[in-house]
Amino acid sequence: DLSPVRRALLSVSDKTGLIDLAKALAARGVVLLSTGGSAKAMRDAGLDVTDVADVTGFPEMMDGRVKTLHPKVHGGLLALRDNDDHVAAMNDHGIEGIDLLVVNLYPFEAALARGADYDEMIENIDIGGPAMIRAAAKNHSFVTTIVDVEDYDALLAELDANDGATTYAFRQRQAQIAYARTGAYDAAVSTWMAAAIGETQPRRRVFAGTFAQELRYGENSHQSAAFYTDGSNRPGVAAAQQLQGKELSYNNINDTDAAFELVSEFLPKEGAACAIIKHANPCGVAKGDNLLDAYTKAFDCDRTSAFGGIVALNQPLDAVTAEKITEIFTEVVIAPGADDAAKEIFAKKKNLRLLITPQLANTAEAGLAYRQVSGGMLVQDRDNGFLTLDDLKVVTKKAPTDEQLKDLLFAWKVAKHVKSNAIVYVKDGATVGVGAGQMSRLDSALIAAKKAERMADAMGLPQPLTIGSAVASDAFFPFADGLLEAAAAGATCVIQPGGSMRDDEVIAAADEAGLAMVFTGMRHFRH
Ligand code: 93A
Repeated sequence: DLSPVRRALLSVSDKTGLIDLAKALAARGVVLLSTGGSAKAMRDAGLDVTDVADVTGFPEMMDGRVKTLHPKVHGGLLALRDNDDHVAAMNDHGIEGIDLLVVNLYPFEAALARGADYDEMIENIDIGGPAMIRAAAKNHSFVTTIVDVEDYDALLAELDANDGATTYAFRQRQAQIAYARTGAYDAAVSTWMAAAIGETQPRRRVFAGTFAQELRYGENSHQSAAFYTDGSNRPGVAAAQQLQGKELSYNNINDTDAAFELVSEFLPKEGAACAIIKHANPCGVAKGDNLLDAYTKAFDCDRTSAFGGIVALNQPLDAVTAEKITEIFTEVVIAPGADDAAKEIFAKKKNLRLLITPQLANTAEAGLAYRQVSGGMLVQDRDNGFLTLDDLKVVTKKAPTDEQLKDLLFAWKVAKHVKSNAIVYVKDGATVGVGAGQMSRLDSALIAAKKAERMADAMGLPQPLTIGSAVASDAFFPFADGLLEAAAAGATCVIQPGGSMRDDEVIAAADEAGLAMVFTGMRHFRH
């Protein structure tokens, strides 16, 4: 079970922690082999290192493309130490065993992130590194493979606990990590290549993720779960820093993502905005003169549902807004910053999670969205569609006023983030009724209006705020009934894609009800 580490090969692009590790290995009597840059770094630190070139009898050649691809290396990694034939082959060919491999690969992902050109990307594809990793990991019965700088300490602790050896369990775990690394590496190469050659949906596709955190459970307590990042660094829940509060749950992460993506539709320089999310749907979204105003208006859309909600803000959290938010139970607040006074107020609410992001997400940015189905995966472009006033086509006798147009576009942005069928009533830059996820558009219109009536009762308003509102529908009205329901609720203008067989009927009904209606020509289904 224990495998002693006597001879190690270290070949790393990321030299972080290399010297400390090499010194610690040398102090434990481990012989060090290494490649060009890594060997130089260790030698400069006063360590005794053998060049791989001296082991193979070949110099590093072809700009380093061939340095470790040699039987003296791969034989040393792959030989079964308890197999007579393998041992005989080692003796015949002067191959010495390599017990520990420490490799991190050419920084392909970093080159991608900085937008390196094609040739540079090609040069950043590591061949010898993955070959050694895969060989060493295959031979985990005897060989230890380390691919992450963060595992150096664990390696040293393992050696200390086992008198300079590693356990089988440790080698097995590191081998699993090693294959995930080479898999993710090739996934990055293949995904980059697909984009480089304009292949939007390649015949073969690979997905890879890096463990970010373990979650207590999944959607329900009998489901285990974890959070993985995809390396894209998109601002949002994955890249956020949690300043305080309980650990995020699976549902928290899902809802926080929905909240942040929605609030990111509203640029900070165009004013404060707030989105409150429950079960991945917004129960209130508003713009305001300031954050407090935006939060209050969003909250007033549906105070009942906002309880236990997720709040996303498009500007740094301030003290007055923080104070207001803490008046009710809130699960998570995510914002691009928070001032000290706001942090102090939140500090009193131990459970409330505060997530700080470096910036808002770019909602116009291209990207992919995945959904798992039984036996496969659905892949589509992220819905990054957006409208400007020029895209709108007035189809009714009445044209919307400038004020109405503002609310229509606001409602449209919100509807994009509501599960279909989505109906969103908006007044003065705030949602006043959201109908989500119904199987009929008519029901979404009805439910949203009903909720507005209930809020009017609760707040002692003379009439529901849907009176005189703008309404958005994420897809066309297949019949006039949904539109008429919105009119009955008091909507005076409508935004919808159009394109139904019965557009004529729907337009006629709108004219008869005295509505102004615009078509977008674009749909925002979200299931
Ligand atoms: O160009 S390679 O694909 N050919 C090789 O034979 C090879 N062996 C190790 N790249 C190769 N490596 C990589 O070199 C390692 O994976 C590591 O990332 C890097 C370390 O080089 P240096 O020690 O010269 O900095």
